[in-house]
Amino acid sequence: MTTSPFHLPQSVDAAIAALTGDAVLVAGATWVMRANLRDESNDRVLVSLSRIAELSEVQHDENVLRIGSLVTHDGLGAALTGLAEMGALAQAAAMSANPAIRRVATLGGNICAQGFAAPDLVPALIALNATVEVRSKVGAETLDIEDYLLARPTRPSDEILTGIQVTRQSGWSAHARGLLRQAGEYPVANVSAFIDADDGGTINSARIAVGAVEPVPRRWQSLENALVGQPIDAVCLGNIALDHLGDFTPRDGVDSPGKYRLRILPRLAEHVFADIAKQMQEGT
Ligand SMILES: Cc1cc2nc3c(=O)[nH]c(=O)nc-3n(C[C@@H](O)[C@@H](O)[C@H](O)COP(=O)(O)OP(=O)(O)OC[C@H]3O[C@@H](n4cnc5c(N)ncnc54)[C@H](O)[C@@H]3O)c2cc1C
Repeated sequence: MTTSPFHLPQSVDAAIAALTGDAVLVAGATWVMRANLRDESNDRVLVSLSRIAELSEVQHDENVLRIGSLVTHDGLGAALTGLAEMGALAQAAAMSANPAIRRVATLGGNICAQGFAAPDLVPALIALNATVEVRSKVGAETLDIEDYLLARPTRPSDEILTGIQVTRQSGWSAHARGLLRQAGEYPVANVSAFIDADDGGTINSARIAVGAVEPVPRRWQSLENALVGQPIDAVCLGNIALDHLGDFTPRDGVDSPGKYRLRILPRLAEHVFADIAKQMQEGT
């Protein structure tokens, strides 16, 4: 009997069972298809998630938003309509890549693409304090997204990310990204923020996440702390961001030297705060 190079399981359990040897999961395939550019093997058994209906489900009530891992970047736009505080995720999905990629690239692939330093959805999910749901032969688990990203290289090889959850809370969020050529390319740096402010516009709490600057997206905690008690004034907040660049050790890459990634961060932060200030004024 020969081994099929391509599996199309109809359930998560069947997909887990098919993940043996060096088989690799594939969702939209926009990352997997570029394996040869990363000097990775293109000759692996593929286990497609595309037939597993439960992975495309989106549910929300007044407390929780849950999004299945197979929802595409385009699909996120529709799923998040009317959820004002999820602006960062909706914007990140709408700005990423190009229309053709956005129609097939998935939420799960964005989180699980190992070694991908510049995902757009991940900083938005960190800013929104998302958790990830994973399943493997061992069982199901829910993890903080930042913990999952750091642990990912050592997670079980038969693990599938089934979805994300965000606890809904009042506030506003936004995403901004810096590109070199304004084309459908990976961002040089990106920033997502979630802000809770009082009626007078004073910041009560902030969660800010940065992608593409270091190998793994993460929170910008010293800036978060510095923003508490400040009024939402984008230029002032951008200047405060300038004082907190020391948090990062930027990576050099073929697309950009590390120091450029760092240099554009305050400007991206300013964009995000200006967007949030506008949303607050408009009452959205
Ligand atoms: C031209 C181009 C431009 C791009 N621009 C951007 C951009 O601007 N911003 C951006 O964020 N991204 C960009 N991307 C990257 C894009 O590949 C990811 O954003 C996309 O979300 C990956 O999703 P996918 O479903 O295609 O992943 P796949 O290629 O199917 O999988 C990616 C990885 O994740 C694993 N995986 C997938 N789903 C799961 C799951 N549910 N559980 C466990 N592991 C899983 C796979 O095994 C694989 O290792 C671009 C890609 C291209 C080709």
